[in-house]
Amino acid sequence: MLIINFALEVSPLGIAVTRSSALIIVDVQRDFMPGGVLPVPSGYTIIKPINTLVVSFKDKGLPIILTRDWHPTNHISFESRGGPWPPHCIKNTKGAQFHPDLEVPKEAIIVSKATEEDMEAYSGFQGTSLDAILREKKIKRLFVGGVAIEYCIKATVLDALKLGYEVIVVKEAIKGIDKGEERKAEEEMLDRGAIFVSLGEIKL
Ligand code: VGL
Ligand code: ZN
Repeated sequence: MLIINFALEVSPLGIAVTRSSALIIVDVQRDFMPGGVLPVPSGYTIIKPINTLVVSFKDKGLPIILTRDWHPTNHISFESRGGPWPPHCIKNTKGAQFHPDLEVPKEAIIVSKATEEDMEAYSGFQGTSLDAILREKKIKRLFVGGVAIEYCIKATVLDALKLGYEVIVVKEAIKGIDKGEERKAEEEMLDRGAIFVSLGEIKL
């Protein structure tokens, strides 16, 4: 079988934020940051680079999507129901709030996911109108940051690639829980066509 990889190359000049680009920031919520119930180690290091991206997209008038894990109290992913996680990101609680240092402009579009009791959804596209929102805005290229690399970032990126978006993952703007799992997830995203760039390579 001939396998053709359609991944974009990053030119030596960097990668452009085109007029059909959107920013997708995944689950930068209190419960996933140090002090929360499911903390990503040193998670706060991603907030400054993410804020740089948010301000730039805002200044350009480009869409900024913030996804959030938004569970009911008896969500299927919780240990009480045989799931892998302690209760976290329960809708309308402090733990589900965006981290207080995250820039949340009034123009930002908030996408809540995993809101159904009996359904887990790591991807921001699963059970949400994210694809419809992006299509309506004629978005082709997604810049992605947030947590956690091996769960919600991976699922969101793989879905976006399947749906035909160009996906640019910003290295300083993502963090994972486990180094080994993180590396595997990055390989998988790369193999499916995601592009990994550092903030400095983006022409903001
Ligand atoms: C996530 C574990 C459980 C994530 C969500 O946002 O990566 N991880 N729920
Ligand atoms: Zn969750």
